[in-house]
Amino acid sequence: MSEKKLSANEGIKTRSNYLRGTIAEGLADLSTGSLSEDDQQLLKFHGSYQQDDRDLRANRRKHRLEKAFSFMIRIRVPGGVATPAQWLATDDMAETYANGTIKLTTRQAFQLHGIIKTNLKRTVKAINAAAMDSIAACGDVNRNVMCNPNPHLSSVHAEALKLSQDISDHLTPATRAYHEIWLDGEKIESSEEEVEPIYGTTYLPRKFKITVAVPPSNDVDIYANDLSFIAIVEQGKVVGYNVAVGGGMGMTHGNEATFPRLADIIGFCTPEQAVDVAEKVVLVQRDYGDRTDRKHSRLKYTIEDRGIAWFKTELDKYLGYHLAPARSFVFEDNGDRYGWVEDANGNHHLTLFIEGGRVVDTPSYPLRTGLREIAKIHDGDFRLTANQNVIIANISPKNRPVIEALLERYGIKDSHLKSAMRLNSLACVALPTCGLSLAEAERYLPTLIGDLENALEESGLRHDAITIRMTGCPNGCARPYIAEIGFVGRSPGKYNVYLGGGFAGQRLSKLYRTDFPGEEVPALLAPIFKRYAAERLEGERFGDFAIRSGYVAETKQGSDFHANVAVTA
Ligand code: SRM
Ligand code: SF4
Repeated sequence: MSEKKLSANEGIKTRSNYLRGTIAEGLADLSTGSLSEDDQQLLKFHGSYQQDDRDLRANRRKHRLEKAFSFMIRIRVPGGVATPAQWLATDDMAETYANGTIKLTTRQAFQLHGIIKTNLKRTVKAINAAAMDSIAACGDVNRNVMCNPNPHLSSVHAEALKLSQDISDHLTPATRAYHEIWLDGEKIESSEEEVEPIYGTTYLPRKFKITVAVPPSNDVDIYANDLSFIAIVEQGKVVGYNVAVGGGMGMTHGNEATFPRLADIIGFCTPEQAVDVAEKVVLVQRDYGDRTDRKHSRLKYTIEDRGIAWFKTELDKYLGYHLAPARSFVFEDNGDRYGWVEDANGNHHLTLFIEGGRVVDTPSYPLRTGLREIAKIHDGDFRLTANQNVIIANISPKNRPVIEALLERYGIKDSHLKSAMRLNSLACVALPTCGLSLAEAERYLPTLIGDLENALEESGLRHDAITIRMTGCPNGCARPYIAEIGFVGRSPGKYNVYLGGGFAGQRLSKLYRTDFPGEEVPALLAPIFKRYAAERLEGERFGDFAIRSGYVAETKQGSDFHANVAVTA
């Protein structure tokens, strides 16, 4: 069999001297706002992407100007827990170095956009000063580890959170490059051998994503991740975790060899084994993942090509023991529970709806200011959710009235008094910062939902939760292929429309319309809403109804995602 050529990124990693490349030199070069192509790839491992403002592209081209380059930084928040001081620091960075907004991501992290090259190092220093980091927020390594953020389930949640943070620590790259480049850390003497014990010199073939879930909530969307741990709880204690592997969303339009895939549940491990299991799953993927084709290099393809039985056998070899049989559990949904909750210890928690995860001030809705004022007096913490929302968590009874007054003053109190569809919506960043977007998402979905709300209202469905997600391209950053209604950008104003995803994120959807104009979506969906309202079975979810009523065929696994697609525009 002829050896396939390694992808270009493998060479970049190998030559990079553990992710240093020439980033430091590039930052010092003031003749351009950008970095070299290779350094742009390496920069991702440090948590940053070079971007340009796509709204300004045409104009700058007309005036023969360099693109309006700037950088996005992703700040890791393992398990989504941030202190009020960290919230304030992020808010401050957003104002001082970025575009005045904070983006809460679909992986419980903070993102800042619009940082110019000369401010990049200052921003990383400010992140570090707030006891956070951005290393491994992006790149071919394990990313921000997610965890169910519901603090009212405190003892169980605390165990799950600790696991997510332990895994995050264990899988953080060991390279000193991050400290050297950004924090003026001491340079390693050339005689000193630097080692990257888990990743080696070429790191992983591709990004790697881990979650810890606490049933019945699947808010971290375990089926869309490379590896997940599902807490099995008995008598209020986590007795162990089911292990799920091989999920992922990204695909490419027109390339049927790429597809979203649901993770398979392969067994059960004890809490003591979980970090080891995480490491060994990573090692199997490090050693067997495809390093020749980056569109085929995620764990989902390793498993799809070689089979789940092969994967389990190989994992056993790395572990030196077998996983126990998976235990039973039930997921009810993958959304957030909004509003106030009081836990057994008398602490209060408030989940706010943050549309598109964008914390920004507008004249009519000073959300960022309001949250900043709350952070100044909050004595608990903030929990970022995988649905781009935030929980103001662990509020002491004495502080609740103060926080309520601030919520009232800044108009945030009723953030969650919206249609159930809006509360179950997700949109990726897309334009103007994302270099890969083909259509709008975050800036458009709120309007589209507004139009759909009229149809929902007419059918009496305003309070019926239906999951709806939009992305500007098929990479799937808002996990659209497991929503009951999904929109995936094809070109400006046009989307592929998917139906039939599972309400708990447990089933992939199926293509219903291709290249469909956004403005025609309400007319497309209104009759389906009407039939759903009239004909649904007791407790039947919209995605299930779409399949039972024949709008789309059922997709069982990624391998049949592209099969039986019936309708085109
Ligand atoms: Fe993503 C690339 C934004 C979650 C799959 N994602 C990107 C980039 C960095 C574009 C790029 O490569 O140039 C986007 C930056 C946009 C911007 O301007 O900020 C981007 N992804 C996001 C975020 C911010 C979306 C959001 O609105 O919240 C999420 C950040 C998560 C985080 O904090 O780490 C985000 N991305 C996801 C998810 C969801 C998840 O992880 O649960 C997925 C699908 C799950 C998966 O990985 O399979 C996802 N992003 C991708 C892919 C496709 C990967 C693939 O296997 O094909 C890309 C493109 C790539 O890697 O080549 C991508
Ligand atoms: Fe960008 Fe596509 Fe991800 Fe949206 S789904 S943020 S358009 S890469």
